[in-house]
Amino acid sequence: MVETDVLCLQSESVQHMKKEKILVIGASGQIGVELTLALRKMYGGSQVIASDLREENELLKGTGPYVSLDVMNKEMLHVQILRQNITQVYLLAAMLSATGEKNPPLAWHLNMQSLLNVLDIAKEEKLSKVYWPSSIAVFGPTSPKVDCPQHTIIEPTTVYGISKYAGEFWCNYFFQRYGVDVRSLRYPGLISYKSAPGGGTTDYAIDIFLGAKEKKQYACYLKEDTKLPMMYMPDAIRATIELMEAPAEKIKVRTSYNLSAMSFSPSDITSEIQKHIPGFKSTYSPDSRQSIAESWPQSIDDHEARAHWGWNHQFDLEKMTIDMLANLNAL
Ligand code: NAD
Ligand code: AKB
Repeated sequence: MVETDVLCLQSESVQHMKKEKILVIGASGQIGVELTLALRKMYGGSQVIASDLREENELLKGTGPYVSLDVMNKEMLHVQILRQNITQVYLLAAMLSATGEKNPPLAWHLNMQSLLNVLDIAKEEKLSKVYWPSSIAVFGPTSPKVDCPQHTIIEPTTVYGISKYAGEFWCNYFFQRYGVDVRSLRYPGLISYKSAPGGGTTDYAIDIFLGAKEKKQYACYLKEDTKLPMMYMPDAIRATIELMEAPAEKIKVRTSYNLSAMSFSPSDITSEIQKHIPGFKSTYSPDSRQSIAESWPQSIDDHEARAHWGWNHQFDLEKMTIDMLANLNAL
């Protein structure tokens, strides 16, 4: 291909990106803040509408439009989508595993109805794409513990996991039956420093850094040897955008893709932090989150994501720990 063809293609793709108008629902949450900022960098601030039930996150202020929105109010959601000429929706509103167990009916209602509202409107208004995250929480005690495959026994034991698994099949159904281009990733536990986590079982992997920095100690609610799949937020944001930017024919899993980067236990991450903060100590007193963690796999096989649309993680435990500590120290 000659250079002018490449330039033409690049400019066509920039034009195409400019035409997209994106609504991020749950934009003030742990993933929402960073995803909204990343999308605004790509598409331009005014093309990405941030929305949430709670107030606009400080980091989003001045970077683009914000609307207060309850995704459970389908009529208002529909009005916003039409009023703002939305072409793509990223749905991040949900109740996570630990919080979900405190109020199962509410978790089920929010996690399912929000998705059905978005899929229905996407079908009716012929939106170009929808993104909805699933989780490693779809797996249960009968799934393989190590290198858990994409297609395997899936018998979740939390209301959160059940809602994610059901949601995956609704995504597949809307794609197969109505052609809605909805894409999804089964995120592992996500580690980040910009916005606080929202009530998951894997949140300890963020809190431990704050404990190390502030008090040189951390009381962990999981047992020291409980290994879980984890990922650093920059990898998760990149995976999300790469999945959404991939040509439709490369997306061969229309439920949700396994996605993996690293796996560690509380004692592994404690040792890694001790390399930078000598004298840091963790203590362990497991609570109800222990049984949730034990029901999930320790590691994930994500070769289909790697083969189909080129997924490749950049952060392992060592690199993530260095970056987390540097950024927390700079705050
Ligand atoms: P979060 O709890 O930090 O953010 C969710 C946001 O949704 C919050 O800001 C909340 O105010 C908003 N919200 C709740 N109810 C709403 C409603 N009715 N209308 C509009 N907004 C509403 O969650 P997160 O960690 O950012 O997770 C986002 C998505 O990613 C969820 O679907 C979650 O299941 C999934 N996920 C997260 C992780 C993780 O480790 N963070 C891992 C796997 C999957
Ligand atoms: C949680 O712990 O609930 C989330 C997840 C893995 O889905 N972080």
